[in-house]
Amino acid sequence: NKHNSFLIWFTGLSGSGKSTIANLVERNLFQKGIKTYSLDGDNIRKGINNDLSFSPEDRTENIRRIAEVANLMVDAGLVVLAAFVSPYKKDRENIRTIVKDVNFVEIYINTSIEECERRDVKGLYKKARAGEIKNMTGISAPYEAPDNPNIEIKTENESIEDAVKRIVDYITPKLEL
Ligand code: GGZ
Repeated sequence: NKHNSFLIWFTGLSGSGKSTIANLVERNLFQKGIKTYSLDGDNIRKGINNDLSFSPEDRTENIRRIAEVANLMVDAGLVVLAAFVSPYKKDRENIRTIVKDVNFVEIYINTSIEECERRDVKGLYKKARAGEIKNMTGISAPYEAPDNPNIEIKTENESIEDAVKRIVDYITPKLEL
């Protein structure tokens, strides 16, 4: 039972490596001639969702709108890659009701808060510790890890190359090429 389009959803802490891995997966699929589109904080939170904060309610609305937009793209025949913290289990479950279950792949980028804070690529954790950022996921806001993701990547134990290959090998056989 193959499909042309999918929503590949990456969840994990800020700095866990979601975007890095999603971008490499996208490049790989592109090289296979697959039509893709990536959604992330840069094109969503600066655009359609620029009215939303990081409060629990606004995060829920953020994920809901992204799922609706992604659903349109999946209808249009694309493989959509979405990289969002998406910290609430119920919000991620709701994605499955918006986008048909068979078209949805959930990938948990499991990097410990200690490692994310050590990397602190954007300096957000430092700011959160200093109290300059409120509601920082992992510090002052919750992250509810998935119980049953389709794929789990532990970036502290697995190379990026292996992770990307594992994801591409999971998706390609499901695609009608
Ligand atoms: C978490 C925050 C916050 C707070 C700003 N908590 O590493 P980044 O920078 O690029 O990814 C994070 C991004 C999270 O936005 P999402 O739309 O993915 O979040 S959610 O799914 O929870 O709605 C981080 C930055 O925005 N950022 N403040 N307080 N991440």
